[in-house]
Amino acid sequence: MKSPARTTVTAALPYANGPLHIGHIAGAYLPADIYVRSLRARGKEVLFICGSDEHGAAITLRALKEGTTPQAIVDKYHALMGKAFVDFGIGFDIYHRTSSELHRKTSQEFFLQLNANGAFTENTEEQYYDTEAKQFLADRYIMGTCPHCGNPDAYGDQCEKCGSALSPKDLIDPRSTLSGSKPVLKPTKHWYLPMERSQQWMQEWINTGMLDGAQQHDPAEWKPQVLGQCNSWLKEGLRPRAMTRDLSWGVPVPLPGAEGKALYVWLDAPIGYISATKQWALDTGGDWEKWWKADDTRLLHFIGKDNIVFHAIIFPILLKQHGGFILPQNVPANEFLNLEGQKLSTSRNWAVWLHEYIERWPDRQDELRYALATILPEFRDSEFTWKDFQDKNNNELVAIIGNFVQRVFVLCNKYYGGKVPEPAPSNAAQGEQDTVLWGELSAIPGKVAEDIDKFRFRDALLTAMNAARLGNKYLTDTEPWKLHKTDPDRVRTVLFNSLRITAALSVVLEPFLPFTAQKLRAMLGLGELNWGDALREGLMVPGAAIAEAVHLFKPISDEEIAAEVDRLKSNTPVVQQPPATATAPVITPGPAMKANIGFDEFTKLDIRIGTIKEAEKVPKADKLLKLSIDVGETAPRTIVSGIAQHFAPDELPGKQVLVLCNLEPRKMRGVESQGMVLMAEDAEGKLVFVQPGSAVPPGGEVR
Ligand code: B3M
Ligand code: ZN
Repeated sequence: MKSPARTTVTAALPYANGPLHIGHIAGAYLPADIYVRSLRARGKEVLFICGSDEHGAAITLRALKEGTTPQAIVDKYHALMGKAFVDFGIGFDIYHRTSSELHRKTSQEFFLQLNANGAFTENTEEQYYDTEAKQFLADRYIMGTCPHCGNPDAYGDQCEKCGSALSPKDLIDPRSTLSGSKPVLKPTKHWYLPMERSQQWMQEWINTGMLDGAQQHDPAEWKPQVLGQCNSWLKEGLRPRAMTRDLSWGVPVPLPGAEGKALYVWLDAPIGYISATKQWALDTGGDWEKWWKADDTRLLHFIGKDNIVFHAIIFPILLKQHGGFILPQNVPANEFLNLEGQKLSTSRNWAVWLHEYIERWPDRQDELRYALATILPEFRDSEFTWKDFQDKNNNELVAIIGNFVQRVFVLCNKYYGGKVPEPAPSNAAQGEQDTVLWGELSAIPGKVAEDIDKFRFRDALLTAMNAARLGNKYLTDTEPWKLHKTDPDRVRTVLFNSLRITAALSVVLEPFLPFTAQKLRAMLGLGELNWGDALREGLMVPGAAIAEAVHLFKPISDEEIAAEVDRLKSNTPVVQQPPATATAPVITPGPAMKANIGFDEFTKLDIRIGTIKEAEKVPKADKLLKLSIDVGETAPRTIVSGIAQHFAPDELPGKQVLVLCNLEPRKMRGVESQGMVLMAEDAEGKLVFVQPGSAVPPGGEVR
């Protein structure tokens, strides 16, 4: 294996069908960014590529739901996601998009080359067709029951419950996602990738790293769960997979006789990494080819676990069939992040959205990066809770880093007027104390880099934090504030050393906390630093000016955290969902929520507090009571209500109820009902009053 001259890092192209949440960040973008930052700091050549995935059913179905066009959807979310990445310091060299002209051209050329190389077979097969929507149904356009686990809402390409890869014909009782109708079978022609032809070399390449007689990667560096997923696919036997679809939204198949057909989104999306690199080259005058073709380039795909086979099996087959491209050396996929005991879910709004976070916690990007970096789902699913976010902030960022830096800057400003002190020669005991300190500190940058290289970002961060812990311990052990009068020489040395530790922190924490690292360097009066500068002698110059002490981090209160939890819970309709972990609270399911309505529609409802004056049975109707209710008008209204089996007439007068006053009057059993009484059901199904917390004059509006 050649030692790499450069590294191409890609992060999964997020679908431009919704905003980004913390699950996306913890899955692919934060680990990739930490990795890239650490390579850059070590002076390595690296290119960091990403962009929006703007094709596929994810987009068109969203457009349908929002009543707009796919183009409007991708424009909106491409901008929103691009901004969120910038806000959180995810430092791509380019954030491109697959709806671009350059991408269309690049993926069409790629397809034509595959076709010319005989990589496809053309097959006409019966596929499901929606006669109402007049569309063939593949992937997410078709749903049905999973044959493996019985999940009634499995998609045509995958069951999200059990993770099985599916094809539409596997589904039991298929239905169209577009119209809900039962689809019919109809013949259509497509270009298939006969993946079974690659079974042999793929098996060998994944498990030994050998390809065409050369060692391409070291499988021991691959995460066990990535190898595991690949091998379970390989064990099932690779099968032909259609690379085209009957769709109008997508990259058109560039062949005669293929009108109305588009490239399969999982063909065009990974080519998006290449077209993004081309765009970067055009923008910067760089050379795109060496990042994809030179055999001393190391290619890495950072993704979430649901994307593993596409990056570790299908895309490598495509790259190899095309020819001229290197294959990925690793696919460091992460598992999933859960939130407060449940799976993150866009549709149920169970998420912490980045664009909302930044509004509520401006300038607290590193706080979120930090909390997420400590719980990255590197080898198994993990969980974000607001309480943990608070703890990490208060007990680690504030108490460890913030406290150390604060003490150092306060003392340097107080004793030396904001200048770097000149260290003095030490006696034997002091020298020994400092030697121990440097011994421990000097191991840290190497250890952090080593863990990052192994994609063990949580461990790396723990080690980097040890530099701040050592700094605190050094101050506690030496107590410079007590020695200032008696041993000013020692104090100068201790604080000089402490400034050096602060500089080292700004280096080893930079991949995780880039905004804080920037602040630290500014406070120290330093410019850009490399990894090798962390503990470099001569970095801190005695007499040079440093800044005033500032609090790098602010404590987060219980109230602030409770507000976030309430917000999350109030946003989210309660629907049946199994708890994500055994310890998670059990959610009692209510009926499914109705579709959203606009505020205008809501304001049309006239709901008031009414006081029941009289109640009597309606003859020959065992469910109905005739009520006379005061809703603040000159005379009480008559309302007929189906509550007779729940309340005796004589228990009602004097009770306050919610009344929908502007419901069209209607006659029941010959009596005109002028509105409707609103009630709730208890756990046994008995009707109960919904009453104001304290008495309200009749006619009070409910808004
Ligand atoms: N857009 C899937 C996803 O967002 C897909 C990744 C493409 S990477 C080439 O999960
Ligand atoms: Zn299933």
